[in-house]
Amino acid sequence: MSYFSPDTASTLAQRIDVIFLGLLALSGAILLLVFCLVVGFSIRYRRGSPAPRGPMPALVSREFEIGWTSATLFLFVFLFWWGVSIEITAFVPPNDAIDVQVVAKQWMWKTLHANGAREINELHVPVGVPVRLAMRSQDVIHSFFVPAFRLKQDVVPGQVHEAWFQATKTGVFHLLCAEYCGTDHSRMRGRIVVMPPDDYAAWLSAQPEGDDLAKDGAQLFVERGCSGCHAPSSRVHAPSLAGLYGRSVALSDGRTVPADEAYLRDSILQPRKDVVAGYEPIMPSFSGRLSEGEIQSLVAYIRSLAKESRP
Ligand code: HEC
Ligand SMILES: [Cu+2]
Repeated sequence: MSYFSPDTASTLAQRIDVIFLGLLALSGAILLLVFCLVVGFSIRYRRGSPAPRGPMPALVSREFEIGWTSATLFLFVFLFWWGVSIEITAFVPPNDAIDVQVVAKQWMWKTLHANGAREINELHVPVGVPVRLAMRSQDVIHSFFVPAFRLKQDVVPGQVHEAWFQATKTGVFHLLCAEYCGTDHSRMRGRIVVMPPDDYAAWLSAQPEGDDLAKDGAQLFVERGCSGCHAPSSRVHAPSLAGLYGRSVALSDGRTVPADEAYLRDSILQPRKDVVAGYEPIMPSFSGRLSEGEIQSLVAYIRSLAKESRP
């Protein structure tokens, strides 16, 4: 495949290649059929040829016409479903995925591993293991693009975007920004280094002892006054955050939403957007009072509480 397209290096890339080649073969076959008919008919019915030019043969009946139209309709519906089926599953990461935080800014990609290891314009990952990316932008819209993984996800400021991949071979692959984001857009490039799991473990443990995200978050949780309301001992009526991440939350307006990264982030920045059922909307907004990094740490801390059971 490498002459015509980048490496095929992820599970998603394999599935997309099958669809791409399938569509290419189908279109090629139809093109060839039409072309042959055009050439065949032009020769057969050229001016002066003795070919019969009477009424249509009885073969082309109404039933034939209907059958042929519905067959093509079903074909197109199938093609639609085939293409969409990938889109649907492509964005739901498996539960056992390892987590990587990605921050895009003019003009670099910063990546952050769960143990606190940080990288710039680089991402080391193990082969054969699903990797979940939680992506944010600090300034303008960027787009995380890894051609060899057939993975492209826009990163819009103010939102958390999830994507995931599972690399199928070791090697070094291009990471590009696919959304024009200013002067040095074309230099906003990086590399994804896919390693055997043992090498990856060795690499990860050799990284400078990064400050554990969730540990930072725990400290911020106290410093920024969150614990004043959310700690179990608090007198304020606020929900406990233990066991929150990954559950679904009933809201006061009757909706039920999953407590994912985006929900946690919104709860901190726009607490009035989703008010938990049974609570007063007294939580102040922390929008503009926390840096992107601090929000990340707080969210990591709340996620780390997921395993604790809710009192
Ligand atoms: C003045 C008290 C108060 C402070 C300070 C406060 N919160 Fe809250 N928080 C609440 C209340 C009350 C709710 C429930 C009502 C709502 O959803 O707005 C809540 C809801 C939440 C939720 C959603 C909980 C759920 O069960 O879905 C999260 C997450 C959260 N807060 C995180 C934080 C973080 C992080 C901080 C510190 C940066 C913080 N809160 C500071 C009172 C507070
Ligand atoms: Cu960019």
